Amino acid sequence: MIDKKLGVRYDTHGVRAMEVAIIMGSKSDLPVVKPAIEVLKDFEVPFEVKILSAHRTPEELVQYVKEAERKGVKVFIAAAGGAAHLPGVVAAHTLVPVIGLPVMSKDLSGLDSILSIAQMPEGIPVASVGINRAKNAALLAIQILSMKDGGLLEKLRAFREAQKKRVLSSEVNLDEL
Ligand code: RP5
Repeated sequence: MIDKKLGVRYDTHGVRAMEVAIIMGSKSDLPVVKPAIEVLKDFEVPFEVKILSAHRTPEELVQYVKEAERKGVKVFIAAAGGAAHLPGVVAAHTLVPVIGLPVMSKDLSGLDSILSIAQMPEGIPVASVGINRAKNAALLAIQILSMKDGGLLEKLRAFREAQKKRVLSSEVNLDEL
Protein backbone atom coordinates (compact mmCIF):
# COMPACT_ATOMS: atom_id res chain seq x y z
CA MET A 1 0.00 0.00 0.00
CA ILE A 2 1.22 3.51 -0.76
CA ASP A 3 0.39 6.65 1.20
CA LYS A 4 0.12 8.90 -1.87
CA LYS A 5 0.33 12.14 0.10
CA LEU A 6 3.66 11.18 1.64
CA GLY A 7 4.78 8.76 -1.08
CA VAL A 8 5.59 6.14 1.58
CA ARG A 9 5.09 2.41 1.07
CA TYR A 10 3.64 0.06 3.70
CA ASP A 11 3.63 -3.73 3.62
CA THR A 12 0.48 -5.82 4.10
CA HIS A 13 0.84 -5.57 7.91
CA GLY A 14 0.91 -1.78 7.77
CA VAL A 15 4.65 -1.71 8.52
CA ARG A 16 6.68 0.85 6.57
CA ALA A 17 8.74 -1.04 3.97
CA MET A 18 12.54 -1.16 4.34
CA GLU A 19 14.10 1.81 2.58
CA VAL A 20 17.81 1.88 3.37
CA ALA A 21 20.25 -1.02 3.47
CA ILE A 22 23.54 -0.43 5.27
CA ILE A 23 26.27 -2.86 4.36
CA MET A 24 29.64 -2.84 6.09
CA GLY A 25 32.74 -4.79 5.15
CA SER A 26 33.52 -5.94 8.68
CA LYS A 27 32.09 -5.78 12.20
CA SER A 28 35.12 -3.61 13.00
CA ASP A 29 33.41 -0.87 10.92
CA LEU A 30 30.45 -0.68 13.32
CA PRO A 31 31.74 2.16 15.55
CA VAL A 32 32.13 4.33 12.44
CA VAL A 33 28.74 3.30 11.01
CA LYS A 34 26.82 3.83 14.28
CA PRO A 35 26.07 7.56 13.82
CA ALA A 36 24.36 6.71 10.49
CA ILE A 37 22.18 4.18 12.29
CA GLU A 38 21.29 6.79 14.92
CA VAL A 39 20.29 9.36 12.27
CA LEU A 40 18.09 6.86 10.43
CA LYS A 41 16.42 5.97 13.74
CA ASP A 42 15.88 9.66 14.57
CA PHE A 43 14.22 10.23 11.20
CA GLU A 44 12.22 6.98 11.59
CA VAL A 45 13.52 5.57 8.32
CA PRO A 46 13.24 1.77 8.15
CA PHE A 47 16.64 0.22 7.53
CA GLU A 48 18.59 -3.00 7.72
CA VAL A 49 22.27 -3.56 8.59
CA LYS A 50 24.39 -6.33 7.07
CA ILE A 51 28.03 -7.34 7.32
CA LEU A 52 29.24 -8.50 3.93
CA SER A 53 32.52 -8.02 2.16
CA ALA A 54 33.32 -7.46 -1.51
CA HIS A 55 36.44 -9.62 -1.14
CA ARG A 56 35.66 -12.09 1.64
CA THR A 57 32.00 -12.90 0.81
CA PRO A 58 31.56 -11.85 -2.83
CA GLU A 59 28.75 -14.28 -3.76
CA GLU A 60 26.72 -13.59 -0.62
CA LEU A 61 27.11 -9.85 -1.17
CA VAL A 62 25.61 -9.98 -4.65
CA GLN A 63 22.82 -12.26 -3.44
CA TYR A 64 21.98 -9.79 -0.64
CA VAL A 65 21.96 -6.80 -3.00
CA LYS A 66 19.42 -8.58 -5.22
CA GLU A 67 17.31 -9.54 -2.19
CA ALA A 68 17.37 -5.99 -0.82
CA GLU A 69 16.29 -4.68 -4.22
CA ARG A 70 13.36 -7.08 -4.18
CA LYS A 71 12.42 -5.85 -0.69
CA GLY A 72 12.19 -2.33 -2.13
CA VAL A 73 15.37 -0.76 -0.77
CA LYS A 74 15.75 2.72 -2.27
CA VAL A 75 19.28 3.60 -1.14
CA PHE A 76 22.33 1.55 -0.17
CA ILE A 77 24.95 2.85 2.24
CA ALA A 78 28.13 0.78 1.91
CA ALA A 79 30.93 1.29 4.45
CA ALA A 80 34.42 -0.10 4.03
CA GLY A 81 38.02 0.74 4.76
CA GLY A 82 41.32 0.18 2.97
CA ALA A 83 40.77 -1.41 -0.45
CA ALA A 84 37.17 -0.28 -0.12
CA HIS A 85 35.62 -1.90 -3.17
CA LEU A 86 32.36 -2.70 -1.40
CA PRO A 87 30.33 0.34 -2.57
CA GLY A 88 31.55 -0.09 -6.15
CA VAL A 89 30.70 -3.77 -6.26
CA VAL A 90 27.24 -3.07 -4.82
CA ALA A 91 26.73 -0.34 -7.45
CA ALA A 92 27.78 -2.73 -10.21
CA HIS A 93 24.89 -5.03 -9.29
CA THR A 94 22.04 -2.56 -8.84
CA LEU A 95 20.38 0.54 -10.24
CA VAL A 96 19.56 1.70 -6.70
CA PRO A 97 21.78 4.67 -5.67
CA VAL A 98 24.81 3.73 -3.56
CA ILE A 99 26.44 6.01 -0.99
CA GLY A 100 29.95 4.98 -0.05
CA LEU A 101 31.18 5.60 3.49
CA PRO A 102 34.99 5.48 3.59
CA VAL A 103 36.21 4.09 6.91
CA MET A 104 39.46 5.43 8.39
CA SER A 105 42.25 2.91 7.77
CA LYS A 106 45.25 2.19 9.96
CA ASP A 107 47.98 2.46 7.33
CA LEU A 108 46.82 5.30 5.06
CA SER A 109 44.43 7.26 7.31
CA GLY A 110 41.45 6.51 5.07
CA LEU A 111 42.90 8.03 1.93
CA ASP A 112 42.94 4.52 0.41
CA SER A 113 39.29 4.05 1.44
CA ILE A 114 37.99 7.30 -0.04
CA LEU A 115 39.90 6.94 -3.31
CA SER A 116 38.77 3.32 -3.73
CA ILE A 117 35.18 4.50 -3.32
CA ALA A 118 35.14 7.77 -5.25
CA GLN A 119 37.31 6.96 -8.25
CA MET A 120 34.83 4.69 -10.02
CA PRO A 121 34.96 3.79 -13.70
CA GLU A 122 32.61 5.80 -15.88
CA GLY A 123 29.12 4.32 -16.04
CA ILE A 124 28.99 2.98 -12.47
CA PRO A 125 28.65 6.00 -10.18
CA VAL A 126 28.99 5.83 -6.40
CA ALA A 127 28.38 8.87 -4.19
CA SER A 128 31.00 9.27 -1.51
CA VAL A 129 30.85 11.14 1.76
CA GLY A 130 34.01 12.05 3.66
CA ILE A 131 36.14 9.67 5.72
CA ASN A 132 34.09 8.43 8.73
CA ARG A 133 31.26 10.85 7.84
CA ALA A 134 28.53 8.34 8.68
CA LYS A 135 26.02 11.00 9.71
CA ASN A 136 26.32 12.63 6.28
CA ALA A 137 25.83 9.26 4.58
CA ALA A 138 22.52 8.85 6.42
CA LEU A 139 21.45 12.45 5.77
CA LEU A 140 22.21 12.10 2.06
CA ALA A 141 20.18 8.87 1.96
CA ILE A 142 17.32 10.71 3.69
CA GLN A 143 17.57 13.59 1.20
CA ILE A 144 17.26 11.09 -1.66
CA LEU A 145 14.22 9.50 0.00
CA SER A 146 12.69 12.89 0.77
CA MET A 147 12.25 13.59 -2.94
CA LYS A 148 9.24 11.28 -2.76
CA ASP A 149 8.40 11.54 0.92
CA GLY A 150 6.85 14.80 2.10
CA GLY A 151 7.06 13.75 5.76
CA LEU A 152 10.81 13.23 5.55
CA LEU A 153 11.25 16.55 3.77
CA GLU A 154 9.54 18.29 6.68
CA LYS A 155 11.82 16.50 9.16
CA LEU A 156 14.88 17.55 7.14
CA ARG A 157 13.70 21.16 7.18
CA ALA A 158 13.29 21.00 10.96
CA PHE A 159 16.74 19.40 11.32
CA ARG A 160 18.39 22.17 9.28
CA GLU A 161 16.51 24.86 11.19
CA ALA A 162 17.60 23.43 14.56
CA GLN A 163 21.19 23.16 13.29
CA LYS A 164 21.13 26.78 12.13
CA LYS A 165 19.78 27.96 15.49
CA ARG A 166 22.54 26.06 17.29
CA VAL A 167 25.26 27.74 15.21
CA LEU A 168 23.74 31.20 15.48
CA SER A 169 23.29 30.91 19.24
CA SER A 170 26.85 29.78 19.88
CA GLU A 171 29.14 32.54 21.05
CA VAL A 172 32.79 32.94 21.91
CA ASN A 173 33.28 34.17 25.44
CA LEU A 174 36.55 36.08 25.32
CA ASP A 175 36.95 35.72 29.11
CA GLU A 176 37.27 31.94 28.70
CA LEU A 177 40.29 32.27 26.41
C1 RP5 B 1 37.65 -3.72 5.18
O1 RP5 B 1 38.84 -3.88 5.85
C2 RP5 B 1 36.61 -3.51 6.25
O2 RP5 B 1 35.57 -2.72 5.75
C3 RP5 B 1 37.36 -2.83 7.36
O3 RP5 B 1 37.24 -1.43 7.30
C4 RP5 B 1 38.81 -3.22 7.09
C5 RP5 B 1 39.38 -4.09 8.16
O4 RP5 B 1 38.56 -5.23 8.31
P1 RP5 B 1 38.86 -6.31 9.45
O5 RP5 B 1 40.23 -6.86 9.17
O6 RP5 B 1 38.76 -5.57 10.76
O7 RP5 B 1 37.78 -7.37 9.31
O8 RP5 B 1 37.32 -4.82 4.41
